[in-house]
Amino acid sequence: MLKRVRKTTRRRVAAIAVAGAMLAAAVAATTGPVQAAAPNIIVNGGFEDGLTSWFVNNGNATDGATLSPTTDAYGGSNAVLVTNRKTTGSGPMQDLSGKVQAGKTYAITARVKYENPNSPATKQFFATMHYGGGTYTNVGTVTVARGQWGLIQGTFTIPAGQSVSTARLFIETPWTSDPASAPDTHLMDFKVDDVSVAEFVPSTTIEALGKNPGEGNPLISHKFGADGNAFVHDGRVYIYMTNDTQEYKPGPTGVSSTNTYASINTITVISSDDLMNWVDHGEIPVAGSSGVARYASNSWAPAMESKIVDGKEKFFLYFANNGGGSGVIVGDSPVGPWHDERGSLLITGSTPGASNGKNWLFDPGVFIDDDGQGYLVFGGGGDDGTRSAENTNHPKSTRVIKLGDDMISTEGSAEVIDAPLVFEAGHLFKRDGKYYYSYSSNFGFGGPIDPNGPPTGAIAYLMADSPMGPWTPETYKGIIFKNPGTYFGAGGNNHQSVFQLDGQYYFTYHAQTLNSRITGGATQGFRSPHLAKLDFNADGTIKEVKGDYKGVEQIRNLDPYRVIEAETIAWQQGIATEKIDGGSEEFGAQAPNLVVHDIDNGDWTSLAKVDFGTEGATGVTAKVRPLATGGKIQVRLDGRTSPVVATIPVDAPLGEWTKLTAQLDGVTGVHDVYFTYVGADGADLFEVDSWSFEAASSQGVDLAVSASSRCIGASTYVAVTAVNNGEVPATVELTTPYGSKTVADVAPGKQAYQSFNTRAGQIDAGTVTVKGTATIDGKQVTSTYDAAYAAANCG
Ligand SMILES: [Ca+2]
Ligand SMILES: [Ca+2]
Ligand SMILES: [Ca+2]
Repeated sequence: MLKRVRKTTRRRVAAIAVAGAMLAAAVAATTGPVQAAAPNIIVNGGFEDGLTSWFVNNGNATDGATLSPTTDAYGGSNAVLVTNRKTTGSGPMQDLSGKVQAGKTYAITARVKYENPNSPATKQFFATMHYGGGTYTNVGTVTVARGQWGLIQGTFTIPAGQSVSTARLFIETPWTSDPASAPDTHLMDFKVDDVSVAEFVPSTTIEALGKNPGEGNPLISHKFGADGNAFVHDGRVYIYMTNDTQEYKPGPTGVSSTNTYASINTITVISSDDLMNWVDHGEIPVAGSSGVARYASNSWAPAMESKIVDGKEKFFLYFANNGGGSGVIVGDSPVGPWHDERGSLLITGSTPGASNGKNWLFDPGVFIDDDGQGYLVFGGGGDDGTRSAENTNHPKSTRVIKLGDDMISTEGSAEVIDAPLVFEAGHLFKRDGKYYYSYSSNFGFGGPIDPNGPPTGAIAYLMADSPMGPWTPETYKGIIFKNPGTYFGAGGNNHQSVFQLDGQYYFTYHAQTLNSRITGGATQGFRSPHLAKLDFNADGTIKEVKGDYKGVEQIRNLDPYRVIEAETIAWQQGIATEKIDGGSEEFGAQAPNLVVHDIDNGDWTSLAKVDFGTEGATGVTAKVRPLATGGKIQVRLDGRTSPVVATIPVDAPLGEWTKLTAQLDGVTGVHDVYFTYVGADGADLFEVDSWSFEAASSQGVDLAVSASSRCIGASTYVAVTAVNNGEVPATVELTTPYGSKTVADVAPGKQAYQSFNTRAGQIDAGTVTVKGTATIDGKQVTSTYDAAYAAANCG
């Protein structure tokens, strides 16, 4: 339902000029903080109000110090300086009684600096809670170099049952019984700034900017996705990925424990037809008790192919059940629904030829030849413990096997692939009659690494004349991609696939780039999908691919005049996605539908290269579910701080899905479109399901409006004519300063007319307004026109 009346206008030409002037003015709007963090409990944590709310720790009678303001601040203009310290606990304190609760978890941060040249080169500081009596708990710490601001960080849970009636927080140095014996070491002056204590609510929402506007890699930045396998269907590439986000358990700074892959039992799917705007199709529940294949416990490293079986196209999604085997589920489309047609793993230790007792039976790679015959490559590992050169360079741990016509069974025996230094990630594809087996090389089993083979942790490949090879060491052709660490700092494993779209070959790989951007450098094994062009030499060998953030060019513009799922994103910051019940308006009733959620003030999403055409767009519609009052969606062009060209007030009833529309004047041509979200700080504002734009050319009630003033006797009249040039009947409302008239059901080609008696002999020039309302394509549409009339004197 349309809650806001859409307004079109024939004043579009003038409006274009206005929009242009706004762009030229380049008003620098600012985006607010993206953090969804709870409010800071500390009052005057930045000491910008001097010493307000701070005092010296007085927990023991011997404690004592002097607090004074200093302009040597970490943030803002002021900080606090602590001098004349009597004990190690003598530092700035704030009363938190009534503000913190037992059983809750809090995150603490504070900046601290000491400068005494006679003090040690580094010094540890603590943030400490004093709950009362003798109960002191260190809740955050840092070891900082002399003369530099350090960051005290920590999370702490106040024990259930702990009295917090006298809870206080203070900053101190480590306790020692006789600090006065070495005052430069234990009682040095120090400065504190930017103290924050906020309730810590665990969230996997990624707050960092993970994909820079204009860049293509990583493909998505609101979640992770590893081992990407590309599958092209109907001009759209789908990428199936190991859902690393299941292992992501970030603390308050986004740093998670290390990805062990152990809990991963879903597969993440994204798709695009332009290689820059990626639709999040959510996660396929593959393994585990709520998965499609309940017999499996994990779903890593997927691979996808489709085939017509018994007259029906089916979609076969292969997955690794950790290292022990591989399975397959069957879909009705690239995004499901999904079925278990086999009831057991496809590749196990009892698959003929599959196991040598040492190798892993994972990383399935599927390929269907031109004759319809399917093949599966799989396997990896293969450490026999000998640390030998032979075992390191030729573990013979991967295999290729024919698939049955049903694609969920195997035929015959698996054949060994003897790929130099092979470790995992086998992938089979064909180009110009040649077959390519690509794989990830090993990091070493302890034997010397053969310099004639690939380097460690790289994507290498073999070429042969048949899918079954034979894949001997002689078919080794070199590497496609060095280890991601070569390009992105963070290395680790890799996994690749090759696909063709619009005649160009592309290469998928993964890298820990989003992980690195979240933490400021460190990685914990969370991988993100990347794309690169793949080019070949005349002899069919592959030109080495270089990793980068730029990625690939967007191959077509985005058509805005249709439903666009809001989970279609080029770049974003601060949002997450969530699957909701019901199908997708864009991809069909059987396809999953997601919404953009966790929208806070300052969060934003965007669409790259939206082509509004020469006629332009007259409106933008968002399907939204308001969760707080007062939220707004701002629409901007070509940058998230560019001028706002439309604002959609999200003012519908809370909790209900509603379509809201705002007028958009004069947006023509190709633009990146940014949706910036505005509302109260700290509030979960709303969710967005989809966007659509209304084209000027195809929508609106098409009226030709004219007005004139004339004399009848000594009276002045204003006559208004509105011709319905549209293809459906319209209700036309004529409004003048001298009265209004509504004419219902004005047929196409007919007109509404009224001459209004002004009851005056003389009138000034003025304007009439004509509103046309019609039902177009099942939607009620209203268009408004102005027409001017001249002054008249009939007296
Ligand atoms: Ca400050
Ligand atoms: Ca958010
Ligand atoms: Ca949606």
